Amino acid sequence: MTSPAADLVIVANRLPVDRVTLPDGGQGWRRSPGGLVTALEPVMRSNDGAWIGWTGQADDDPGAFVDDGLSLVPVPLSGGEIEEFYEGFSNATLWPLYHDVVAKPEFHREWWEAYVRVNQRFAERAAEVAARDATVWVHDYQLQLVPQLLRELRPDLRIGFFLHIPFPPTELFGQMPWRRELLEGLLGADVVGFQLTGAAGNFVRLVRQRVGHKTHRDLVYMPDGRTVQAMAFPISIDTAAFEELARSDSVTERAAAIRTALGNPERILLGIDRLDYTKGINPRLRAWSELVAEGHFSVRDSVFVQVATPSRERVQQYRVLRDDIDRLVGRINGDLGRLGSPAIAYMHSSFPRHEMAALYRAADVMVVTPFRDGMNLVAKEYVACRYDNDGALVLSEFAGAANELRQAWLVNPWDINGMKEALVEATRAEPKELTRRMKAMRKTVSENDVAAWANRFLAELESARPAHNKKLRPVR
Ligand code: GDG
Repeated sequence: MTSPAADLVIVANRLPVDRVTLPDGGQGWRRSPGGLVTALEPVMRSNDGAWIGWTGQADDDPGAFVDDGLSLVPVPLSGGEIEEFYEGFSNATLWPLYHDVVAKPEFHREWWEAYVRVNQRFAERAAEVAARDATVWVHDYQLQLVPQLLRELRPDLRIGFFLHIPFPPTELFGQMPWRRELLEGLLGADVVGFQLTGAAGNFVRLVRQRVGHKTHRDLVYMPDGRTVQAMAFPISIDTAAFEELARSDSVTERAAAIRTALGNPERILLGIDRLDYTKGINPRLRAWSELVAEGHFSVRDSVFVQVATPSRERVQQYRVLRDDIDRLVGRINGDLGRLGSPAIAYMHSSFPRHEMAALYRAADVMVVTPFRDGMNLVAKEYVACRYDNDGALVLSEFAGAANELRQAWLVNPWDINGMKEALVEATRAEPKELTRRMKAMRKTVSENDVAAWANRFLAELESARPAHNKKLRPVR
């Protein structure tokens, strides 16, 4: 296997491609639509970049390959590792613990052992692929041990880490049996990035309390003389691309067709989420159903469209959630729906980006009510698509996005009455009020897009190790 010598290495759980079967029956790759790869593509191309990650299938080890000019380096996972490292420690231990223990985290020693083993494998691949003095950017909660493991193998590297999900307060993180190991894993990086300053603060406080290193503001002083910087880098979307898609004739036509298919209601409310217990789908639908039952809205002229994208279907808590939502939607529609006019139009499926944009265009009110969310890109995508400065956003104050999208109707998802009030206000707001709010939010989302986010992180990483001699080349 020939591995590239890359000056910039991205390490993430998943590669930015999915395996597909080609029309001739052969196997190929399709680029996954995520904003991360779009943001990083230009800087990867200017710096002989490589991306290290899992292909998404068990025991899949095709070796390093180039897809559309990007160097991709697969890390294989066995079926057992998918269960223990991915579904287990990542998604049934870390995910609930880091989201305020909204569900109960499970702690199993075998899962932890698999997590260490897989993180070691990712670190080894990164060590093989990175050129001398290269920059390595590690992503997310599945790979928190990689910075330290990689530094042990390659002290010459400049290493950054970004956590896409929240970082919990000290009281909750304290439950983790391997809390010190995780903190030490992250401290292998030169810059540890979070969505919010509060999360960076939680991290620094925990390092002081649990590891005992000296800290000052956002800096940690390591015994080996290094400093580690913990900072917030709120992630964003490819705003211009979303707006362009939203303005296209085909999306405009599709948005009109969606409205017609729903019976031309006066109001469409919309929720789009991965089917996840952190997203607060249940209280949002309850708030809506109470408003309909109390006569604030009629199913003849209003509908709530809820798209729940299938997610982590092999994890027990996600199966339970799916049954809960199925039952709730069935009961609400059974009680309140009329022939041809359900109270909730519910879809458990995923859609192409084009259809997402058409849904955002069709929706008068976008409802985003997570109990806890690192950022929430759906809220930003809705804003990017509302180029007429209309439409209302109802947003949980527990989504990272609420820090920036201050002009949304901010709600507490635990407070059903508060959510009901906000839904009524947002739905009945005067056009002038909608424009004032949407204009301000659109300014925020167009000034801080995902390219600005990536550039800020990489610039911070470069200046964090001034003694280091190799600089990333700017985008051509
Ligand atoms: C994690 C953090 C943080 C959803 N359904 C479909 C689809 N999507 C796309 C959305 C959006 C993305 O998936 C979801 O992003 P979110 O930010 O809302 O949530 P998570 O998946 O939980 O992401 C989160 C994020 O990482 C980035 O750092 O913001 O807090 O939890 O882009 O559009 N896309 C398509 N079809 C679907 O059916 N094409």
